[in-house]
Amino acid sequence: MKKALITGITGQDGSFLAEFLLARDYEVHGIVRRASTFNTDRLDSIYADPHEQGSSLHLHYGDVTDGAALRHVIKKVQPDEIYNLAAQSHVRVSFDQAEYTADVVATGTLRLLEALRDYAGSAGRRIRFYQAGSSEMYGATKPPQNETTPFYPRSPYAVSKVAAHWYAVNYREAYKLFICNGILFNHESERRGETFVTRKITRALGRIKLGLQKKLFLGNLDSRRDWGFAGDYVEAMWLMLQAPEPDDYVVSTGESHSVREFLNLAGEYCGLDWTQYVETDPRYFRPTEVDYLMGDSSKARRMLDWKPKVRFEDLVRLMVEHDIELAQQELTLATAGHKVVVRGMAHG
Ligand code: NAP
Ligand code: G4F
Repeated sequence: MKKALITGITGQDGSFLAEFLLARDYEVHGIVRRASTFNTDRLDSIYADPHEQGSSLHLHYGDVTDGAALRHVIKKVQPDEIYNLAAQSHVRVSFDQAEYTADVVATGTLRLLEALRDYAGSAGRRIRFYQAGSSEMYGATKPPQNETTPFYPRSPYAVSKVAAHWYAVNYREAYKLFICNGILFNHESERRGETFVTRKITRALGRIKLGLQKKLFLGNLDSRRDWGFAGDYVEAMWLMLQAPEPDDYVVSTGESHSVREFLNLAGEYCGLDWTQYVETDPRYFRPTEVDYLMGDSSKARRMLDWKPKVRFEDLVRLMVEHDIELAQQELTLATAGHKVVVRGMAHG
């Protein structure tokens, strides 16, 4: 039985990856931050109480800002594969929390690589390491972007991801470690955080349709993103670590759409004219924007035999349908006298 250790297991990708690996008979270990409330909602379908015998999912407290804790967990778990997904992953927020973002995203990766380096030396076998890189690293460079496209990061988040990318390349070359950088373009799902634009839109339109919300405040509607489905993208992460040699890969659909186009389609599936409800709020503009991302993932398709299965239209539909159902549940609660709080409007 192979063992995998995932940082960021409670996030969107971490939860899909954990399910994917459990279905392949891995023993899955995840690092979870201590919070004052439970932060494991996305793991509900695979979580088992630690008192129950036989569960293949194990959670450990830790934080990528705490190098000693990372070393302890790695020593205890003795993983075959490590997936570094932990991040302050919100681009707009990274302008407000630049130092913290760098500490988690850039130095956090360095801490984990240092822990890997020490552990790999003592383990006597090749541990495989995945680094969650981002298309944000391309920033201002023209599409289509592939593995040879120069980086031109446009936010503290993106600069930190570039640093993490090069730390990973350097540790691969300097210490002959098996490290892959996945350069993933935007990927979404019904588990996407509610302050990212796609989920913010589907969540709000679901509520507006059922009369639970009146307005949706957004920023720049003209930027274009290459949006895929998170479930497809975690397969690419795993495939990278099964390859004979470590390398870096772009993962994308090759299609790009504007935020406005996303709104058009989501509005159509909801039966709503979104222009009646959407207003611009400059607080959601970024000091420097990334205008146009569209990935060329031909290397991953050729070398890993990977391709995305869920198309843009199906992605929007699955998110809309999920969020109408969620709004329906909220309406039921509201009708029974419970307060429904719309949190999404003040952040991200
Ligand atoms: P996400 O939903 O925001 O999840 C981020 C995860 O990192 C959460 O589990 C979070 O824990 C954890 N985390 C944050 N700070 C941490 C810290 N200091 N120590 C340990 N864990 C910490 O992000 P995602 O969409 O799943 O993305 C996964 C990774 O891929 C991230 O590195 C992201 O930057 C990168 N990426 C994402 C996309 C995308 O489109 N989704 C594209 C390219 C790259 P809490 O649950 O406690 O907050
Ligand atoms: O959904 P977003 O916040 O995602 P963004 O900035 O592209 O970053 C995501 O994808 C990256 C991969 O390229 C990841 F690395 C990163 O961790 C994250 O997952 O914004 C998408 C676009 C932007 O151009 C933004 O300006 O939507 C625009 N937008 C317009 N109104 C908005 C809003 N974004 C957010 N979050 N909220 C708005 O109200």
